[in-house]
Amino acid sequence: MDGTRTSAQAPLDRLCSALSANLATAGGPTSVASLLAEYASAEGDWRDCARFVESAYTRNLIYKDEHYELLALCWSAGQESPIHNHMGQRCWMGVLEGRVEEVQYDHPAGEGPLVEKGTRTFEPGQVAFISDEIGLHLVRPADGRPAVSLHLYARPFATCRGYDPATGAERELALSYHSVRS
Ligand code: CSS
Ligand code: FE2
Repeated sequence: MDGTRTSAQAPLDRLCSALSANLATAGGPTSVASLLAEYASAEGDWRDCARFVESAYTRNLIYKDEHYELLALCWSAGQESPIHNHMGQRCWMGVLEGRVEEVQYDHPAGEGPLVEKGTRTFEPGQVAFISDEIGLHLVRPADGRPAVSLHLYARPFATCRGYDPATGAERELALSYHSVRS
């Protein structure tokens, strides 16, 4: 050794830097989905951010700036999100561990019961995308097993709308963090 110090960046920090560069410009050269897929299929340092609790799925903040926020969501078997929208923002979801199910819904004309559009299941390393133009959805772990997913919201939002499928009634949902990466 010659005495120089090399400080390798953690994979999660490298991902956040690449995402920041991508999302700070309108349409950077590298797609957000491929950055998330590359990370999700190769890296494991997200485990430091993963926390499960019995009462509900947890939202663990990894990084946030004015352009986007990145979270690790931990889903115990049997937990699920409410049916929700994404406040006009874009949402990417990469699977880190386990399999994750998404059920999509339409709310025709913005009133009355929701219409279920279908269910998709995502494997580790796969990335899903949703926006309000595509529909509403709920997310849950598949196979009666826990799962962890990486969520990117561009831009960040602190509340969203929750929907009752039978009536279409809406309510505001506050989105809090169970933990914040230091
Ligand atoms: N929007 C939900 C997860 S499904 S995309 C949340 O952030 O809690
Ligand atoms: Fe969502």
